[in-house]
Amino acid sequence: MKWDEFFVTGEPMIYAADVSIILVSLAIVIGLTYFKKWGYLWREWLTTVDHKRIGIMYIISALIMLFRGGVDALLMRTQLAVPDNKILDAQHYNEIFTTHGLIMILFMAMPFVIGMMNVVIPLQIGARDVAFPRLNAVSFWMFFFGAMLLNLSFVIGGSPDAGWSAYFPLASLEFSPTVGNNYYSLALQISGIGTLMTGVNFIVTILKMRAPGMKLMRMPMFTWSVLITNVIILFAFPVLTVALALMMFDRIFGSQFFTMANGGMDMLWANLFWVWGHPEVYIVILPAFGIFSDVISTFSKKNLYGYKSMVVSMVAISVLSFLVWAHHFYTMGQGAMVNGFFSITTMAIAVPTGVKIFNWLFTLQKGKISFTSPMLYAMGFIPIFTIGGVTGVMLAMASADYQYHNTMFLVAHFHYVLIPGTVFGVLAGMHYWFPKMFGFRLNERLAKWAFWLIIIGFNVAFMPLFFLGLNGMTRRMYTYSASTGFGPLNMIATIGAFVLAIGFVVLCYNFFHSFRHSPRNEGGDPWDARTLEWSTPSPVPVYNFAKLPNVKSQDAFWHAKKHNVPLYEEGPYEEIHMPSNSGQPFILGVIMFILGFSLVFSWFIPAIIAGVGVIIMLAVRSFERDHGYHISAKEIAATEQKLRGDTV
Ligand code: HEM
Ligand SMILES: [Cu+2]
Repeated sequence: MKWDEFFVTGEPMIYAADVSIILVSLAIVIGLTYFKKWGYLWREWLTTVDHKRIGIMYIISALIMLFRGGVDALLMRTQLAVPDNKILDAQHYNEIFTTHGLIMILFMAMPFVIGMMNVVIPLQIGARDVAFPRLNAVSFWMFFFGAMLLNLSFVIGGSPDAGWSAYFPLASLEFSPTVGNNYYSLALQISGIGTLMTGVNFIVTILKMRAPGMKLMRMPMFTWSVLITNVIILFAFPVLTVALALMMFDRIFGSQFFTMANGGMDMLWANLFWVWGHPEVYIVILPAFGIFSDVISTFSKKNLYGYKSMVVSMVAISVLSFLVWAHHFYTMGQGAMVNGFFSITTMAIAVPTGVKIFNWLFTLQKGKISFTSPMLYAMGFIPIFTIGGVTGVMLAMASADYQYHNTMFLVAHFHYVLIPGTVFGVLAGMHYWFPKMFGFRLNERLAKWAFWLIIIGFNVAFMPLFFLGLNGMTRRMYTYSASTGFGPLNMIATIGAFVLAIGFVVLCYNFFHSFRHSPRNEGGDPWDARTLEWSTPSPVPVYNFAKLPNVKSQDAFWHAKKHNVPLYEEGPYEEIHMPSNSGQPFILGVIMFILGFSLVFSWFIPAIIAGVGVIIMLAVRSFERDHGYHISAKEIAATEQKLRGDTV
């Protein structure tokens, strides 16, 4: 490898990125040194094992990745705004839709959802942390360094360019000779291992660490959705792990699993990818369903309608999600019988999803609705997601799909599902739980401005794509000629995308505005909410619950408030055992990053050294004697006095 191939060159955009990366890094280093914050950063954040802080780091990373994926999106939309546009060439467009898709799904939606789980789940089930706090930190750093690795491809070596689904033979060494798809296989592998560990961690947490009295059927709906999601993770991610390992062998060691020659089979990749890939979309959507359920019930001041059917339909969705993967390639020739089967299973998913939609509507019915910002996202979600779902049923018909396949109709469909389903979900969750995380609310006026810009921008950006697709505009095409007549609708879509982007700018500005102006001391329960997390002070002390709550019904906190029964038993505090912070997860992340980066360039010596480093880290952890520390009863009493004395 020559140096001029190592750094990506030749594009003004790349140089601009180089310069901005250097400037931002310098600014961070200088800022941290000037304000003497290195120690604080290391002690309080980089080594933390506290689920709340890990959750916040996930959410911040997700917001940064939303920015990166969003810039990609705006570039694509700018390119497509007018016919025969030459801002991006074909290769560049390929790279951008690939990184956009990858980053949005794996490094924005996933960490956002996992961040919400981290912040909320232990609080919602009345636990002091997740089951394995140290492992949780490992998960985070694996995700983080995986994301960094993928982003590095932009300036070093070149981005992947075979779509987020990396179909073979397109993604093979023969047709994609840059290191871009090596980055794909390694970055996803590293962050995927982190996700798998999250799956184990949260299943154990929810099954084993619930407060006394919280039976399964008393769990809040968000907790249910997270439990089911993590079961999906546990079954889906190993498939991705295997697929990516084989891909790495093919590209780096010359094996022939997915090639067209020597007995390889390109369709094997498509199957493995979607056996993971379809459940993946439910992994990012089910937790949002949970968030909407909690939000809608809180802001309608009603119990969630159809609690049991909500749970049953999520279980049904999770099972069905593993039985539909071939709907992604009806046109690749697996025959009418197979297509028929997958067509039916796919349509069947509409049934439990429909049940949920009606349950939300019935919860709203005759409710005392307050239109807060989380509630607005929930209300926006219902109709838009329904459009996404209905067009999904259209795509599910195998014979009709020969017309829709790989057109902008599909692009419109999955954005109509993913943006309300996932993005609105996490935004609702972020506005809702923001006071729990930081002790103050986001400004409602700005939040509503952002909401309206986002929802209007979204529809203007994506509605035209349905029609463009039906008229025959294919996806993943970098340009089109004026004679197609696609120009005007594309221009409208681009304008919509920019309105949407302005909405996100307002949303982010709101953080700064609220940090400076929002009232503090609003108490632990600013929304008059229903579930346990709201019974703690905001922000929540490290140990979460000074005493574990006694759960006697669904929506235990609401029950306690309405019937004036105590949630916590009388009596003195007892000391609390806490896990100590550790730098090991971070260091392991760095080593995995070096391992991945070396393999991308087939530098085997550094790769082997890093591999040994990983084993050493595992050994160090195994032989370590760390018993954590204790917070004394006196200290707890003082903290509670301070937090509750003047707030509650
Ligand atoms: C924020 C506004 C967004 C805009 C304007 C936007 C726009 C686009 C465009 C123009 C394409 C490429 C169409 C083509 O030529 O094939 C695309 C592809 C894609 N987008 Fe988005 N998008 C946005 C947000 C998102 C989000 C939030 C997600 C996921 C959570 C997402 C996931 C994807 C995926 C998976 C692809 C397919 C990539 C591929 O073909 O490999 N997008 N988007
Ligand atoms: Cu699918």
